[in-house]
Amino acid sequence: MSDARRVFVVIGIALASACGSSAATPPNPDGRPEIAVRVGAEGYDPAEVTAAAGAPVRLVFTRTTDEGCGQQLVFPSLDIRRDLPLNEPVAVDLTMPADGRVRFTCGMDMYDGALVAR
Ligand SMILES: [Cu+2]
Repeated sequence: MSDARRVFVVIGIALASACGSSAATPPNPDGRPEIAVRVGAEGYDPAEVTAAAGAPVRLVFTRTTDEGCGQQLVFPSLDIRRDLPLNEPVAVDLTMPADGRVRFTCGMDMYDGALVAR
């Protein structure tokens, strides 16, 4: 692929995610902090995010590859399960438990991610 063509592909992906953002992400009227998490072939980036204890927070997951197994997102302790379409941000609203740590993983419990109280 030539450099010029590569640039167009990158812009196309950026535009596609921007459009997906308005479609897949519900409004955020209470202004909860949003934390972006990329889902790649090796897992979550960042793999650990922090939020204030007891505070509402929104995690926005975007899966950017068909490699690996990030197609499903699971918060085992909260009984939350979401599909992650390629390059479409998916918002998960939750309240950070005061005692500290909410784990998230893929549909087969192989990836490791966590929301940690600070
Ligand atoms: Cu998996």
